[in-house]
Amino acid sequence: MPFQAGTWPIPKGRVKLPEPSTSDYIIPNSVNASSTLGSPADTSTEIILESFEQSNSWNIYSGTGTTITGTSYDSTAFVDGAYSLKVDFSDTADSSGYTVGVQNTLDLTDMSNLFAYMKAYGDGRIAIYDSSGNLVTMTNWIALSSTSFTRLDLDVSNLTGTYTVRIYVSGPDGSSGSVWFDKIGYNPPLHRPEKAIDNDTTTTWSPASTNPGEWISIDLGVPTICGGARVYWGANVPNAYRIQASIDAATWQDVYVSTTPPSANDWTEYSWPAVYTRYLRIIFDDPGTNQPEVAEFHYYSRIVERVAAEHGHGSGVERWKRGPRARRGFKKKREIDDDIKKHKRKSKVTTKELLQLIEKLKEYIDFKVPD
Ligand SMILES: [Ca+2]
Repeated sequence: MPFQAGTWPIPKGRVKLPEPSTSDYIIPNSVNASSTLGSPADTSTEIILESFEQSNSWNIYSGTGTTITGTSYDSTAFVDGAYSLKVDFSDTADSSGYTVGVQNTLDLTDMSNLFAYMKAYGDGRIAIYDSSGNLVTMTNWIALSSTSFTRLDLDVSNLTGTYTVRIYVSGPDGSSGSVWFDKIGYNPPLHRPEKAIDNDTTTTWSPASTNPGEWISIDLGVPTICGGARVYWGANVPNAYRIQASIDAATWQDVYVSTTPPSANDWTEYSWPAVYTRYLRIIFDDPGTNQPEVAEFHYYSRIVERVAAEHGHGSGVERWKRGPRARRGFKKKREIDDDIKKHKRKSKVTTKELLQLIEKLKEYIDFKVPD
């Protein structure tokens, strides 16, 4: 009897998977989480102006981005602590029509966004150029305030590789002749869910909070017979957590419950009576003092077991326990086969005989599925 998608749960012991070896664990292709530490809304991971400033790349550009050499500017007038910079071009003969800003070459891989705070007259932009100098993407036109800092954001989550990043304001006011830059940076999504399936134990996912109920889930792609998982925990581990399975990512069933912390910075292997599932998730009942770190989250399944579950005999997989019950099951199956043979030889089969056969068959099917 094949497994049907959506049937749940699979009776305990119905499919017994062999003990997995390390190479049997599968890295899922898709992952999701309740929240992520260091998401773009969290500015705690910002880099600061200093990183740009170090390359000494404060410049005044023409409107087309060409650096104008010999133009007077002041790149040393830091204000507001260490994070702001005033670019003063009041002694520039004609400041109108110029673009003033900062540029740097950055590897945008693994960055979610770039942002800058600016205070100036004019239109501020963050622009990304490829190695040939072609514009790749930029923020929409934003009017800046000359009295308070305006934040500009640019999504760079789809860009991998090295690009020229230019943060600038165009058409500065000639009378004031200054632009203030503050907190130019990016939010590296260091703990995004994908970090739990990148096969790198040094990169981790963490939830945004230490509230109970935060979770990370993996998608096995298709409903799969799954009998275990292997998790590499980072430095922060939960006090209590569960591993759950689901066919539809809506209704979850516990497959493993733990009320003790796993080992930090190490693999922990989990096993349970195999279930038919598409999703697995770890949910924190007691996350502990700090956000737990899941460095890797892999699952255990083997295609042969899936085939066996779907196609039954001939797969070489033990589908139910050996012992007296199983022997009685085989005996019952032989009886049924004999009855069918017997009936085939007869020209007519009575309703009573047919019902008897169905009863035997039902009994056998019930028998096949141990508790
Ligand atoms: Ca990782």
